[in-house]
Amino acid sequence: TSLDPNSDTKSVKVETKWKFPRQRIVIEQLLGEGEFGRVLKAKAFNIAGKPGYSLVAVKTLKPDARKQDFYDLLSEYQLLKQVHHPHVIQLLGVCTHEDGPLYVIIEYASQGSLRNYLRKTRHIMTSDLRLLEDNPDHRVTPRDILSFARQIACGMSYLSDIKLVHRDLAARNILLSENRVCKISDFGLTRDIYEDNAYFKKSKGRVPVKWMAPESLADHLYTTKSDVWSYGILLWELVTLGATPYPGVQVENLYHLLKEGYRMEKPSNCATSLYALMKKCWNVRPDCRPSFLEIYDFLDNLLTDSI
Ligand code: ACK
Repeated sequence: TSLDPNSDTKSVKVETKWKFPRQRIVIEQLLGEGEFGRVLKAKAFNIAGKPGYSLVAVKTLKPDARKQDFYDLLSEYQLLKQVHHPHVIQLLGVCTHEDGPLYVIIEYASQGSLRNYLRKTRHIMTSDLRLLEDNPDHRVTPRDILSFARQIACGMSYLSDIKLVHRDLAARNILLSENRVCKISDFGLTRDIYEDNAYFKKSKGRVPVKWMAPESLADHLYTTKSDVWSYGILLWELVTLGATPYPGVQVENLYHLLKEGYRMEKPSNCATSLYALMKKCWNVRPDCRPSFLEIYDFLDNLLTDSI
């Protein structure tokens, strides 16, 4: 079924305060494309109380998107409008489907996804020292890694306080703004594939198996504690500068390995204390995993001690 904006949309209403006039948006370029969604770079005039033009990101659908994708994008709006935190991506406005394609306008993060950022620095740091000299900002030190981890724990602690379960916490879903501030994004049920191998195709959509807690894999159980498991995987991604978790492991085999107690080993450059934190996040018992506040405090102490 293809998307028909005139069909049953009665249950979805965009509040006036979030509506943004389409003629004040100028689309500049495509930032990324998934199976059904697109992220565009644009400038918006007088948006969210800011005079003049601001750079923004626009989430929209491809013309052949399904009706379900349309509802998913609207549900992302419904989640985003409730959140306001320095480490969570901010909703700025919506152009409704009444006069054109649905646009969900969010804050622009100039450095893109954390995963791509880390992978880029990896290249710069290992193979081309001249590039590094040209881009001194592109260096990622162990301290930067800890700082990213702490910022994400801070945002997740807020989301858990307001009882919002992310369900897809991973480096590809963290955005970096101009001064390398981490912004949690892509939460809720909305999920599109921008990375080909991260999501395992199942009858009910796509599942990011390598980030999922055993109880999510077995019983579709998603809680803040399953987010904590994913956060442990995200820590591993940070330390390895954006490697894909469980290298060499087929997703089909992962659940059984985890049930047998198998966990990823300590990356060679990883501090013992940080690896211990990952292992705590990967406790088979959800209630034995730390809270995001505990994680934040732990990282905050590490950062303060290492000044
Ligand atoms: O690493 P990237 O350039 O950063 O590639 C992905 C791509 O779109 C698909 O998700 C980029 N992207 C997503 N949201 C934003 C945003 N709010 N600001 C800037 N780039 C974004 C992301």
